[in-house]
Amino acid sequence: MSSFWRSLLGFLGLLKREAKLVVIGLDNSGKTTLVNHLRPARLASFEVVPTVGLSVETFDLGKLRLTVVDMSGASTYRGLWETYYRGVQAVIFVVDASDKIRLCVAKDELDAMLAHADVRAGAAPVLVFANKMDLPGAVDPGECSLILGLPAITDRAWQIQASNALSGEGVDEGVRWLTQQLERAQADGAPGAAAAAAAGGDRR
Ligand SMILES: Nc1nc2c(ncn2[C@@H]2O[C@H](COP(=O)(O)OP(=O)(O)O)[C@@H](O)[C@H]2O)c(=O)[nH]1
Ligand SMILES: [Mg+2]
Repeated sequence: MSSFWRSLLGFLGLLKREAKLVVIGLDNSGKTTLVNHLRPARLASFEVVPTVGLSVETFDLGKLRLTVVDMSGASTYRGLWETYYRGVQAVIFVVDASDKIRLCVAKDELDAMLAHADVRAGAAPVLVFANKMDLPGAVDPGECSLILGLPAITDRAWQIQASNALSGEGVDEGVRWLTQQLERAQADGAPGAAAAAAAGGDRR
């Protein structure tokens, strides 16, 4: 499409803004279930099976056209995550809040992601889902945030959101925050710029 038509459609609000989003976190945290919830109903699947490697798909969410990379969290595949960091505009990090022991492993993976040169090069906002909140013993988002060291993140916007990916509770709320960050950054012309300006998170 020529830049003229792109500008015109953009001006009329008819052009979807594209954004690349990676969904990462340890295996079994609920990433694929979460992505399934975000998909338009016609694309949603009844059965969520463990992800082998990764799956990449594109779908529209509001004014955004999202390329969503759902990465396997199994340790064999974690090395693959970084191959998708380049140009990423938003990160969804999912933790199983009912698995307190593995929250420390999740923190190590989160830190490694944030320290990666391709992630540091941008200011992609990070949305953490404290998932499986319905399970007994689930750690509340405030405590999750401390275990994960989120308050130490000062170079980008972050948010922690309690969720139940099975029922969808909390999912839309978290994603609304993320899409607002993306829309603001894209309106400023520099992906992540607004997010950096608004660095600092909220707990829900
Ligand atoms: N109770 C409960 N189970 C969940 C939730 N989210 C996902 N699950 C279950 O956790 C398992 C792993 O989910 P999956 O999406 O495959 O995790 P992934 O490995 O991170 O992609 C599946 O049996 C899901 O049904 C949740 O919020 N609450
Ligand atoms: Mg999966």
